[in-house]
Amino acid sequence: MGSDAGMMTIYDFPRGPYPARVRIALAEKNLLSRVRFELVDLRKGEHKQPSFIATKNYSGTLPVLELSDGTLIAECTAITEYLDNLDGAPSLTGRTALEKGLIHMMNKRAEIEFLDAVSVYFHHATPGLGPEVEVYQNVEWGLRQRDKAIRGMHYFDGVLREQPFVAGAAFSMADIAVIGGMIFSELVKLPVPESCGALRAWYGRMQERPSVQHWRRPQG
Ligand code: GTS
Repeated sequence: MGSDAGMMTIYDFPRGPYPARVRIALAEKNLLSRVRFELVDLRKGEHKQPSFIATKNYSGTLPVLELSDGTLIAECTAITEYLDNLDGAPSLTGRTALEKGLIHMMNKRAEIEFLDAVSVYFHHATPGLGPEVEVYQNVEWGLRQRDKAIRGMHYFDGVLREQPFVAGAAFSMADIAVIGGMIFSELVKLPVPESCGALRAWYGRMQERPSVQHWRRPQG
């Protein structure tokens, strides 16, 4: 199982915040020439079709990485972990035990406290992907998650007042997860509070990274 040679396929939706995480990781690792992208149209609910769920990702989410031997890896964190270790020189997921522990903690926290919360808000308390796809909505739950996401922004603002990057002194996949949260917040027009100066300044610095600039460019 699992080859590290050959062309890889990423099933994604180009402008999606979670797919953005993997696209940024690919650019950081200089791996964009090793992948081809296959569009799965979220607005048409293609990710919820039984065939996609049966053959690509049980969870019915994007992105999914398919290796040249057909091995499938879903979940942004797992995909990033795989990509980061392909060259034997991990730069996004930590090298030492301490780095790995801190990066994974902050990455998970970025998901739970911010990115996933914005996503639930989008799917439950806004029109989301439209009535055909959003078959169950719970507005109260969505609004609670919106408030949780705003608390998450304040939390990460506090973190970034103390250190230059989300997991410490160096850029990591935890920064990419918070970038995902910021991208999703922009999409759903959930502004970062004015008082979150450190988070805003950090995001400004993130825009200067070639990987983020590459993602910002129009793409297919
Ligand atoms: N835990 C998953 C991961 O980290 O990969 C979450 C992935 C996820 O929610 N992806 C979004 C999705 O499939 C893609 S996007 O909204 O960012 O474009 N959403 C569709 C849905 O119905 O949940």
